[in-house]
Amino acid sequence: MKKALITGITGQDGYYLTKLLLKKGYEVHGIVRRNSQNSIGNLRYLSEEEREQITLHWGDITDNLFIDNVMKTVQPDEVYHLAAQSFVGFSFENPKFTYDVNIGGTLNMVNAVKEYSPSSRFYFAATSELYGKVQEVPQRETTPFYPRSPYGVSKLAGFWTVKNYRESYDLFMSNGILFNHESPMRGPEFVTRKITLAVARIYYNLQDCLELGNLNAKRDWGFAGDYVYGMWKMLQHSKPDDFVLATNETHTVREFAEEAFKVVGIDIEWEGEGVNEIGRDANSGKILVKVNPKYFRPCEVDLLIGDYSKAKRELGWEPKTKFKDLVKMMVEADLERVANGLKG
Ligand code: NAP
Ligand code: G4F
Repeated sequence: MKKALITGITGQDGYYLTKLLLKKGYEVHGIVRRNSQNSIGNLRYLSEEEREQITLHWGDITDNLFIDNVMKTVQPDEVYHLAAQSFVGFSFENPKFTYDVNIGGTLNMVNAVKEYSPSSRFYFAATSELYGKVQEVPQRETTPFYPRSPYGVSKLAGFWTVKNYRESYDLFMSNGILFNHESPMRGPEFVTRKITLAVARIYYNLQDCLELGNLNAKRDWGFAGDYVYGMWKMLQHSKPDDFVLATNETHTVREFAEEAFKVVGIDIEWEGEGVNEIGRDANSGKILVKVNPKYFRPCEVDLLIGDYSKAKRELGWEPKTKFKDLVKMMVEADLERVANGLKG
């Protein structure tokens, strides 16, 4: 039985990856930070049977003694390093914390592999945020990087740390340059989930209006369930390497919101510009979307669209879920959650 160690197991990707690896018969170990509620994040949505099969190790990736110990004890065949301060907006307010977790934590992970489990195959969650102010459209593995946030800079350091350990010590370490991927397990602070949750709450008259920042930002949004399969494929490959996973489609935040309201039968009509732009229910005229500058970022990534042809060619990976189906899946999940909440 293969053993996998997942950092960030309580997050969105941790949830889908755990399900995938259990289905494939892996022994799954996960690192979880202690909190006062003993909360296990998205793992609460696993079945009891699935939860019972996971071994949790309680600690923080910034603690190298703890990480060394876990690596020595578990001796995993595969390590999926997903843990990070992953919210770009928050990284502008807390750059030091973001660097400590994303750079320091990643260094602790690769070093523990080198010292205590050098035959482990290692996956690092790099990101399309490395491309930031894009130097080429679409973005591929060879596109020059230009990060635009403390988060992007921290992940760039992680990317090069992984590549440097791979080349210096002959370790199997791969970078997944993943474009935005979403799901009903997405944190509610990210724009897609913020929108789908608001649509559900507006539908049930629990909220009047949705406030957003930059409606013009374009993202290449895929489904997290498809992307964790790509992570796994990277570690089954004949050699360690860096791969883009994306859909090769891009949509504005405005389009995502429009599509989400459509799922509950509401057509949005836009009027005005910039901070004065609003979205009205085309039927009732009610204002449902407003712009609030507090959600603008000091530096924005305007356009992301990825070219995943290398992953397709070398790993046989392709995204399966289309944009409209992703939006529908997320709105329907939030409608159900909100309705269940109303029932008590
Ligand atoms: P997420 O939902 O925010 O999950 C992040 C995970 O990291 C959580 O389990 C969190 O634990 C854990 N974590 C944070 N700081 C930690 C620390 N100091 N010690 C131990 N655990 C810590 O992120 P995601 O969307 O699943 O993304 C997974 C990874 O892929 C992240 O590294 C992210 O930066 C990267 N990425 C994501 C996307 C995307 O679109 N989703 C795209 C490219 C790259 P708590 O539950 O305790 O907070
Ligand atoms: O949903 P977001 O916060 O995701 P962002 O910044 O693209 O980062 C996500 O994807 C990265 C991959 O490219 C990951 F590495 C990272 O960990 C994370 O998962 O924002 C998307 C866009 C931005 O342009 C933002 O300015 O939506 C815009 N936006 C507009 N209004 C908003 C809002 N973002 C948020 N979070 N909240 C708003 O109200």
